[in-house]
Amino acid sequence: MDPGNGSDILPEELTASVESFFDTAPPLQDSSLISHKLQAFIDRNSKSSEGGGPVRVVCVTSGGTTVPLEQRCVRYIDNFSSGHRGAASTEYFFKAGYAVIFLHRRGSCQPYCRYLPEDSFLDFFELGEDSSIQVCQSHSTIVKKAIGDYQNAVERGQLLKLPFTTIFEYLQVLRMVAISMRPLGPYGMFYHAAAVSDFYVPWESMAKHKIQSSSGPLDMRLNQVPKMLSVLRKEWAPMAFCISFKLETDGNILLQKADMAMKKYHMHVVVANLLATYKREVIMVTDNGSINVCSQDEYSDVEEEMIKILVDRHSKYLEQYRIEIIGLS
Ligand code: PAZ
Repeated sequence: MDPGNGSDILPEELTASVESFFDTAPPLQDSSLISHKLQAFIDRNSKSSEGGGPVRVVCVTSGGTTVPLEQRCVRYIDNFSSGHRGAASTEYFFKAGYAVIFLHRRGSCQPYCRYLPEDSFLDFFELGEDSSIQVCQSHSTIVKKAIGDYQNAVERGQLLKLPFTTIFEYLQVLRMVAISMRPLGPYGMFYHAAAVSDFYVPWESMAKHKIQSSSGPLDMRLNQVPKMLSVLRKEWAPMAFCISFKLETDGNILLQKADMAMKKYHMHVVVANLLATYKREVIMVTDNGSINVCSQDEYSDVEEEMIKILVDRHSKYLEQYRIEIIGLS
């Protein structure tokens, strides 16, 4: 397993498109608040863990990015991602002792609340005879467990939630997270479960106001979103352990695409999944073979086994890194 980022530098063309993306993106609101939260989180979690070693920190990206079509946005392109995978994975990373930066789409599934059925918040409570609010008996175990687990994560200062909606926000926050995690070196991990738009309308060529239907059929040119995984690996956080996801609808090209992503972006693991089966089956592609992971039944999470495998791989990566450092000194 490659402990470094590969020595090659970014192609000039990619550097130019990355610079142009960030230079022309609308400014990120609350950027100083985000930066302050990140700094405090990294400072807190770069100290030693109870077991003596440094805390491992994972950035879990989750949910889909939108592509606005108008600056005063009425319409946007979106995708199907619910954020369930990211939310479930966060819970298992937390259980394995990781501090988690949960970079998620606003309104998507959240850790410890993903079992709540849709629109059912009010179903969990009832009014007592004295009008006090009580948790319904039938739901009390699940609600108590969710509250307990969530509070534990927050009280230990090991869960930082950062929201995004658009592709512009997502990539700007991801860059901030990655650069803040750089000092963690190989103890940092990126788990890119978000469904990130491949195409976007550059801000300066976007209609300012609502596009009018009276102008007839709409022709619109979308630019390609620069491949930020390369930049993350080579520049923002080169020593971090990196996992990306590849979703396809055609099983015939899935593994080939996952393999290409491994090589092109120097990923440590690529998780390949098909739209038809992604909730219960994934293939984890590594540099020494593929591992099929399936959930046992409808009550178990495929993420539980995936995270076990990743934690183990991350430990081996850290071990190899230590050997290289000792070997160098
Ligand atoms: O968010 P969700 O649980 O509904 O879906 C998860 C997923 C399918 C978006 C994720 O497993 C994934 O494959 N993300 C990467 C998608 C891609 O850009 O290829």
